[in-house]
Amino acid sequence: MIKKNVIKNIIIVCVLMLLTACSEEKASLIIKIENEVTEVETDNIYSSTDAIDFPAVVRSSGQKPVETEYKGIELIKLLNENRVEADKFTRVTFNASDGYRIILDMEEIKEQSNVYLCFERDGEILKSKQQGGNGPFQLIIRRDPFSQRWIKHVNEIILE
Ligand SMILES: Nc1nc2c(c(=O)[nH]1)N[C@H]1C(S)=C(S)[C@@H](COP(=O)(O)O)O[C@H]1N2
Ligand SMILES: [Mo]
Repeated sequence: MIKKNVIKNIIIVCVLMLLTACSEEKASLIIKIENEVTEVETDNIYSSTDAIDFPAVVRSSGQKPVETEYKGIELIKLLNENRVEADKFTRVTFNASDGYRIILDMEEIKEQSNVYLCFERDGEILKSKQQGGNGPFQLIIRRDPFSQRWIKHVNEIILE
């Protein structure tokens, strides 16, 4: 009888460990305006009708440039979708989970077909830093060919 219980407990512990290992941290993105924080629904990003595919050349350190296709939403459209009045702000700060930070002028964000929040590359959802990817979200500035400002792992957008 005791033995049966021990085996049962071991099985329960194993199942729990397996579940923890499999569960990934959910992709998250927030928009901050003064003290107001808006959580952007990841599913809304993935299923947005504003999302488009575009070609980009990826220059990763120590590697040859690679031609790829990214999928993302133009940032100004993402702001619109989340009822942010872009015209009220002049400066946008992008924070990444690894501490990287980029600040852009709203003027640059308003330039047509330039700044995109991306979530897919070559048909695959961007993986998180933990999983060895550039995602879950990566800001791509198409007119920045050297890609220093292609901020990986973006998780916070601050409008000022
Ligand atoms: N979050 C984050 N984004 C980042 C960086 C970084 O360190 N962290 N490095 C930048 C730089 S300097 C370059 S050249 C590109 C490509 O970086 P990689 O070569 O590490 O892929 O990402 C940019 N975006
Ligand atoms: Mo770089």
